[in-house]
Amino acid sequence: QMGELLATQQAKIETHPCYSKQAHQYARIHLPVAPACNIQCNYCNRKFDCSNESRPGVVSKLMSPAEAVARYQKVKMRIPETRVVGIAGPGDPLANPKSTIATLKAVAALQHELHLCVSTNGLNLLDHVDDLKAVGVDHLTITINCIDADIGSKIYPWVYFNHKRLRGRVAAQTLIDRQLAGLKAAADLGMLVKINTVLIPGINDHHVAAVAQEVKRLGAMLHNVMPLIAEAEHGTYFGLMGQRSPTESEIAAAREAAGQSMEQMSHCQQCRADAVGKLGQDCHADLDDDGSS
Ligand code: CLF
Ligand code: SF4
Repeated sequence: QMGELLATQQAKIETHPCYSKQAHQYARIHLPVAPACNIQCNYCNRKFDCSNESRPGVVSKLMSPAEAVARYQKVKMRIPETRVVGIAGPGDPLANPKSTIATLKAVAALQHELHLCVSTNGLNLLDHVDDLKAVGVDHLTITINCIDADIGSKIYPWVYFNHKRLRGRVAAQTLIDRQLAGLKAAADLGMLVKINTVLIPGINDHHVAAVAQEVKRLGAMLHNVMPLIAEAEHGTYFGLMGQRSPTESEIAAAREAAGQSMEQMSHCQQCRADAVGKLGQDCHADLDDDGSS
């Protein structure tokens, strides 16, 4: 029983290009069905995609669930290696639970050999983790940048929770508590939970090892320390305040520190919310015959 379970988990890792570098022959598609967000990150500019996964400055075309499924089917014909359908923005998938779940359900109903994948800031995860599991999501990413509210208050100016806009330490603590509880619930349901941490020099760079330790304890299986992209022209608060991106050696040091407790991902492409194809070989342009995006 146990051996079978592990073999199934292993197969799910080995056929997902983000979870395994060796799975690079498989492709993923992101369906941009989630416009709203329920928190504000200082590295995000709302005119663009969620920067928890994507590089800032990218604008993805928003789709309805029906358009998104049609997009998937078209892409699957052109790129049969497509093995993962992910929802990663342009806002937070779980701040838009109706479109996210409807899209996942419709894709699942096609009964293709596929992984369903969701990337979230985690604020609403606890409320939706059972629905995600029921529809067949086994790959889940939560962006956790810190587990300390003093650090969090420098990253998140506000969090919208229970019909209230929270600020300061309370906002950060609420987000952190919900992220960690959501992580534990997802891991307990058997999901393969990956954690993204945006590395922000001077703010959370000394803290990634503590994050890694805590998420390991709660059941996460992979950690992706992603560099902050801080160029001022993206109009993010951090960019305007002169916050810089980490250097290559700072990224390596952070991954080394976090790597003491968590397996590290180092091949992330910081994909856009409507990414298509194999990692590092995106191919939107030739897919959009209609010339719309
Ligand atoms: Fe997409 Fe994210 Fe799923 Fe991958 S991307 S929702 S886990 S299918 Fe992958 Fe892209 Fe990095 Fe994300 S390379 S940004 S880690
Ligand atoms: Fe932006 Fe994503 Fe943060 Fe929401 S969770 S503010 S969309 S980076």
